[in-house]
Amino acid sequence: MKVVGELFGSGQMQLPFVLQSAETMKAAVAYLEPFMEKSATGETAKGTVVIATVKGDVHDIGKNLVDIILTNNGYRVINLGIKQPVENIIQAYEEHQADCLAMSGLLVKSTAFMKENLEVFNERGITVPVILGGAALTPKFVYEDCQSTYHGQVIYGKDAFADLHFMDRLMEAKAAGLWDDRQGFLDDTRVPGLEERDTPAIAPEPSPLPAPESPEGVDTRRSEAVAVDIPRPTPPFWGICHLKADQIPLPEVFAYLDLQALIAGQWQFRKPKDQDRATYDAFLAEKVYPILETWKQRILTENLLHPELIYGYFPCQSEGNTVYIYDPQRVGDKSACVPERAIAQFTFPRQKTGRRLCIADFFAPVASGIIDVFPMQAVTVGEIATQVAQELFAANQYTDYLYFHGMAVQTAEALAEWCHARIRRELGCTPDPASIRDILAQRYQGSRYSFGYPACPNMQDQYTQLRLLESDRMGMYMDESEQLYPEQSTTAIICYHPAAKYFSV
Ligand code: B12
Repeated sequence: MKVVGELFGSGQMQLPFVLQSAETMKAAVAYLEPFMEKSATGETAKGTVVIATVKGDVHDIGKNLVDIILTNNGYRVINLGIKQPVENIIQAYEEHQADCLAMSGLLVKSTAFMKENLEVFNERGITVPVILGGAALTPKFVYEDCQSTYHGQVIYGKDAFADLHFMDRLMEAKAAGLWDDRQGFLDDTRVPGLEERDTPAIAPEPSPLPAPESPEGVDTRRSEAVAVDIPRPTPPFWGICHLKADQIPLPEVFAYLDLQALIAGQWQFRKPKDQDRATYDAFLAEKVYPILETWKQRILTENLLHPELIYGYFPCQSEGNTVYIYDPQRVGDKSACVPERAIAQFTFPRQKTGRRLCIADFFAPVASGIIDVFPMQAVTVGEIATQVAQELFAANQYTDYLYFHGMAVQTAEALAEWCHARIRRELGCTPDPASIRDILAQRYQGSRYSFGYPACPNMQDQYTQLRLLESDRMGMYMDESEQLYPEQSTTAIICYHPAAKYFSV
């Protein structure tokens, strides 16, 4: 596993093969363990790590990969699971006398919880090293903001091996008396594979949560870049439409899979730096596409994903940065289609400079007298996605766990793309380009925006969205920490306006 780790670190081995080795390792150790010598304390582990995904965050694949790598390199890992309050982490730390704590989180707000947790660790006198990992973090945030908070040492967990490199070095240094919780390594050796503390931030800073603005300071003037005078479509119906699994042909949905995101992002079959494109493509054709086909078949024949969705068309008008949603049952009734009688409203941020884009501008203004259409959608591949993934992880089938989790996640995305394509057709948008690559690059009319992304960052609006779509019909809801249930679900608002493309605010 050490050699495997080095090969992975240098980009010569892909993650799924690392997991295959880990599976073999696990099986071999299980067989050999009864014959292995135990230490005086009866412990065979090299050290103990408590790992958790922080409060309000459900993402666990990154954390579980860390668990797999550490466990199979001889460490005892106490994996607490997702949405863990700080008290649970502290309790596990005390109970298991952990050498190190590790926290994971993908949401922007998770970064704030991590910092809060560090403060609580200080209050409780905990000083063991804490590794922080997850997409919303940057080395700069960890080594500046978090380090200035915590009395012990923090480490940026770039990938699943960052933990291992650190732990190996930590346990060695501890044994040699060369570690101090407050000062770190006393011999000043650099830890291979870890982000160095002087590394400049490689990823953008976590996008700050929307700052509340004073009403008088808000710019509500329409953008000149978004035409008002465009044809406004009439939807085939007003209100919602609920499609169940038997109305959603999965092979059609699979056609919308973003293979780059699946293969390089989720499965992490990445092109090694020194490999040429042709060799990598040959590798994909020979090794990876057959895996993809196998999984598509397994999902279909074993019924491993349950796609379901609700989409709908709501009458609307915009004013300033707000879109007013009217009652879809009363579209012909002029007295019902006025801002004062709106059944819901969404207010979006506006870019401060440049084109000053704001989602509200894509819809007909109140002053135009036109009743426009505001399409929305909520899609899921079902709670079964989480169940199957958990079963595979618990059964130590690591490679299948990675493959299935990736398929589930990206099928949820593909379903969103499939539903959006249906809405474009129903609204009579310009025909889609033929290639899926062009579709995924948004070379179609309009755009799909999800709450939590820069153009519409307010996650609270998703409560309103789910209420309008009556998402409880398919058992979808947002929990107390603003996470969608089932986990592999995604929502969107659809703008048909030709000027609508992704933008950040
Ligand atoms: C795939 C994905 C989805 C999937 C699956 C989500 C899931 N349940 O896993 C789907 C399509 C369902 C989805 C939905 C949504 N998503 Co999403 N999603 C992503 C995406 C693109 C990739 C996440 C991923 O799987 N990465 C692969 C894994 C392996 O990587 P990882 O977890 O980061 O772990 C690695 C490292 O970070 C590290 N690591 C991680 N933890 C630790 C810990 C330690 C100790 C160490 C050492 C290392 C380490 O090692 C790992 C292996 O290398 C991210 C963007 C991103 N780049 O991360 C957005 C992202 C997480 N999503 C986002 C959003 C907004 C949403 C939605 C709210 C959108 C919506 N309105 O519908 C929903 C919410 C879903 C829900 N259930 O609540 C935002 C969250 C931002 C925010 N506002 O906080 C992100 C960050 C995108 C963005 N805005 O840039 N999403």
